[in-house]
Amino acid sequence: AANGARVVSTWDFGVGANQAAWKVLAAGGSALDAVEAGARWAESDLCNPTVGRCGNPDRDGVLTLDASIMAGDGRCGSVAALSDILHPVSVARRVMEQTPHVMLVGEGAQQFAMQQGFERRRLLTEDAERAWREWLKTEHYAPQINAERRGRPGDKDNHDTLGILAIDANGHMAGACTTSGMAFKMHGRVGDSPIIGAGLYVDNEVGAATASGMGEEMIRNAASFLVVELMRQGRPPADACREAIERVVHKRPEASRTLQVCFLAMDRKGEVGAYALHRGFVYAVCDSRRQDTLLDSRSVY
Ligand code: SD4
Repeated sequence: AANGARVVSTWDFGVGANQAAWKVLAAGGSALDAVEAGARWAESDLCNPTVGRCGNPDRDGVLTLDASIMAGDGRCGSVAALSDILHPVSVARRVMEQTPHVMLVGEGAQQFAMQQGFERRRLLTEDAERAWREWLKTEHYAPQINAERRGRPGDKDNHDTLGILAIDANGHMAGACTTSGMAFKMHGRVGDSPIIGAGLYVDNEVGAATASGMGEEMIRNAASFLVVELMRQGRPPADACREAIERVVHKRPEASRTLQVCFLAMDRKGEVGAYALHRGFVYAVCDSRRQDTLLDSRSVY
């Protein structure tokens, strides 16, 4: 049933997300259900400081989550700065399916989630609260490339945003993105992940792209949309990702030395490509032949 189906995800925890998504695809399910399942896995089954329930809070000590979901026919939904709800990606899907809107933020998003039957519960962990109290000692906002992974290869406790893209046996595509955003961001800060075209874009006629890293750069460059549009012009996925990285560098050459930006793309034929600004970006690919393949992205530096 899963002939031609494939799912790809950002970072090494993408392997687990892919497996959750693959269960759906292997049973003949849709790409949309698959990416939601993969993102839900990352939001709950995994404890890491950049996604979901174990995420680090903002500088006021509040954990706020961003997520989006998009189908290849242009349907999409997202939530930003959502607190105390375990599965932002599923709330994003409800925004897509149950409202006339695309994006809900903050209190309104939380109210909507509760109306839809999502349980409100405090998510901030003791570890995340401790990390925040530690941060308060210096109040120095300097996001690390690859979220402290540098110099700690194989460290399974530090990850980044989950971006997941899938194509199902019917050739339909979908994508999702979920994150707690940059640790110790300003209260109210929204990253690229819930912004359609910045952190995620999917078009059945071309392909799909998602991003991880410093969200401000993705927003500035409408970057995931850019990657898809470059593929529309005939560029292979990895090439399109590289060009998007080059745009980021071109606009902010100095800042590009210390910030990380990563793109992952898949075209409608299932060809996968990635590119990052700095070394260390890995992505996971899963299909009927490969269940837990982790690949190193190429990078500028
Ligand atoms: C953001 N892009 O909120 C996300 C964070 C991230 O690796 O991906 N970190 O800007």
